[in-house]
Amino acid sequence: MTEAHLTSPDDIRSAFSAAMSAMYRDEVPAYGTLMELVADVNAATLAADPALKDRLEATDSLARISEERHGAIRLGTPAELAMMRRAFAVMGMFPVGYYDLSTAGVPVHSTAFRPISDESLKRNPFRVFTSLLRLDLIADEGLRAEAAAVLAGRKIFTDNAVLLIEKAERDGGLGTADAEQFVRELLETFRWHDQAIVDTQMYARLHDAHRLIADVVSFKGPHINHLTPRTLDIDAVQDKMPAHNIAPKAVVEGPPTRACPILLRQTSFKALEEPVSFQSGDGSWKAGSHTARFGEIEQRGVALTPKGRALYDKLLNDTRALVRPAADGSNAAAYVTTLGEVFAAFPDDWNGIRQAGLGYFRYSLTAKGQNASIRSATLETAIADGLVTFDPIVYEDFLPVSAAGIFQSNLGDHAAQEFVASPNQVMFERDLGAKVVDEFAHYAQIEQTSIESCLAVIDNAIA
Ligand code: OOG
Ligand code: NI
Repeated sequence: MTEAHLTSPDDIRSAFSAAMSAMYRDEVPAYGTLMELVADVNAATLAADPALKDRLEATDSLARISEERHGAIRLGTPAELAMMRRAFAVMGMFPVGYYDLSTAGVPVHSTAFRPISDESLKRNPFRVFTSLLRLDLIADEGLRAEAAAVLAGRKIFTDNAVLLIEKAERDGGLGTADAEQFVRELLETFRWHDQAIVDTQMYARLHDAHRLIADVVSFKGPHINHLTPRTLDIDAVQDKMPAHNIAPKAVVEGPPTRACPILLRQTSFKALEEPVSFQSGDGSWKAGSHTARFGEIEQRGVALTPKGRALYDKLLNDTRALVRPAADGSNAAAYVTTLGEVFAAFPDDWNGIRQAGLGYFRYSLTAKGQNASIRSATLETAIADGLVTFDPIVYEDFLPVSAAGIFQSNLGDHAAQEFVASPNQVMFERDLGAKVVDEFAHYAQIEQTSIESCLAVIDNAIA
């Protein structure tokens, strides 16, 4: 088969995220309500800010502004993770970043599968935050062995999905009909199953060890646990959720509201209690419930350098040392105020962020720079001379403290638990069967390439 007959991985990813969105709206009606609210707020924000509208029109596809940006799953075994990597590769999604959540009381470690090139991100930015359960952090050895046995017995991919993954690897992609079938088959892995594969006693024991363990081990597959559209005004959506009968988590995760957004802000509605039936020894089913699935929204800002990230982490820690947000929302206002005050130490204008070396920027020639016969001494003088301009590079990854906050608020308000902090990227990458991309190196590379495209007007590129 020649290249010309292969469907682009970007198109397969687009089809997959659209199919997943439809399935999830159908499975979780509150998510559909959130999507409508997000679309309304985005439309109102654009109507009130024509400059923003023009900018987005130039850089993004406005028609797709309210579509999903990410989702999340939790896997049980190294083999599941390795096959999931191969499945995502068919859709042009590759593992970026390593997140250790054990420090934050959640027994998983994670990566984000996402498109990497600019062009692919623009075509469809859909990512999946993918966690692997760490049974090695479960103290009870007996339970650990039983959970491992249950997981070893399940099969989360359909046979056809695996055949198509192998075919894509062999042929360098999939033709139209195969791509369509691949999307249908892979969707099955993410589907909700309301019949557990364990009995109520086992579920209770897993649940007592950690609610997340029950969520991963008790079911036939790694149901998608949330999807996340992009909002242009996260504070407005957070405020409006209650009026639409959806209960927001206590606080928005991440940095405060700012003139120049940094990194990532996220919030979600709390996971719903859903009916599940459990096996009982005699072949009949016993009614029960499980709480896992929710809806989230995100708003992204500039990617930070290691120096910027260190400042962000310090300010977030300082804030949380003063006010630790309570799950019930009782001190939410105090937290938001303190967060804003503490983050006053983080420059809030693009040039200040840039000159302090806190963020990554993309440099380009201005119209004047393109026509210039003059050159300037350095990158900084070229900017001052109006030959070169810069735009923030959007952060496309995740934040471990925020992710832990999203996990916690959807595992119930008392789920916080201590685990020995034990990041283990080596073990994760061995289980994944590949190395994860270092996100800092990736953003630095984008910035460097953009500087090189401006060399025509700069004498000494080392700014
Ligand atoms: C994943 C939570 C992390 C985010 O947006 O930070 C996440 C999970 O609950 O499985 O999706
Ligand atoms: Ni999320």
